[in-house]
Amino acid sequence: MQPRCASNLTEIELAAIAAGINLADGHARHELTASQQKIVYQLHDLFFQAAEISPTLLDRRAQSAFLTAVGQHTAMSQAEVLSCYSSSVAMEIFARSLQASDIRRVALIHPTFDNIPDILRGVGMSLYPLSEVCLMDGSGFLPEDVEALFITTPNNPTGRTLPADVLAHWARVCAAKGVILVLDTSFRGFDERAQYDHYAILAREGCRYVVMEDTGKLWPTLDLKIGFLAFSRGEQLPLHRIYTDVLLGVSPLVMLMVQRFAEDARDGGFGELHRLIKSNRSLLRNQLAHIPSLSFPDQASRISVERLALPKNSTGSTVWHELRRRAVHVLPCRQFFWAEPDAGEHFVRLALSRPPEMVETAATAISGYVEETGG
Ligand code: EGV
Repeated sequence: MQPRCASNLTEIELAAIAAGINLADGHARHELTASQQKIVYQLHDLFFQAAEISPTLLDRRAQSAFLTAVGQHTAMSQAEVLSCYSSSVAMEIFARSLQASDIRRVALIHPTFDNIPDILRGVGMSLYPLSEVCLMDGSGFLPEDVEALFITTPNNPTGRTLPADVLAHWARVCAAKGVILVLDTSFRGFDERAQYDHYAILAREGCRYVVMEDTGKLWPTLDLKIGFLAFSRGEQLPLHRIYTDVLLGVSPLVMLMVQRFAEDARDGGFGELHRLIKSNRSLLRNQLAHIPSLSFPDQASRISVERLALPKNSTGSTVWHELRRRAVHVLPCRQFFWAEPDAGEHFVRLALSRPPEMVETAATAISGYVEETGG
């Protein structure tokens, strides 16, 4: 009997937080850099500063610092930006605004992290899967009558990224058909190839757009983070109205902290982050290189998670279950393949935003298990 997990990916991630070696969730759990530590030591002062400065000003400064640090230089002039507690809160606000506008048909990248289809289905959307490969190379076709096209770029868990010319292509298609182009760019801080100015392209092509930006995966700030909901000026979706149904604003202290982390990222912090992820990725790949039945399908990925393709005789659900018995937590990939779960059984996902020793321990457990089972 094959174990098969019925829960969503976040429930699996939650179980991993409780104990053991946690390579399950994509949140940042590595060490603070020296300059990040300095910011954390200043939190006490930042609290009092945040109380003095106008929240509107803090909001604008944090948005501007973050968006320019990830290359989105025209975002502040082209788009409206609303700050949320997390990108999933931004996602929920966006989904509810589709629903309020009587939009029901959404084309969505496949595979992708399961809370995206779950939130969209939760507000009554009908979803049409579009394969990541066809979206990223621009060869796909939008199903008739689709009202929104949703792309995660870089995609989770594969790290595949939409090139600038293909973004322009989809923006033109959407503009011609009156379709809203929606991007989740939560992982873009890891990959400079995803840091060309998306807003300049979206504005030039003249499509309606909504973008979810996120600081949540980048810095080990104990989940103090911001999700930015950005959209074309004058957008008809009732995003402001639904935003205020949910919140008044986020904490000025978090805004100020995000501004400082974003400035640090711009001034070399991203370089350090990229080196850590690159080195953990090499460590993991090297530790498992001697097992021919294991492979890493996402060779070009630079994001903070890595997919591992499993031997033919095993499944992601089994490997997840067996590693968990050895106190090592990974993510089975079944639920990423939201329209075709069995296709996800070839893989597990490992988080790289961890101390290197943790990645090494997990790699040892994986190779031990695979060799034991003759994979
Ligand atoms: C990842 C956790 C939510 C999500 C983790 C994630 N789930 N928000 N329901 O933040 O890749 O592990 O995206």
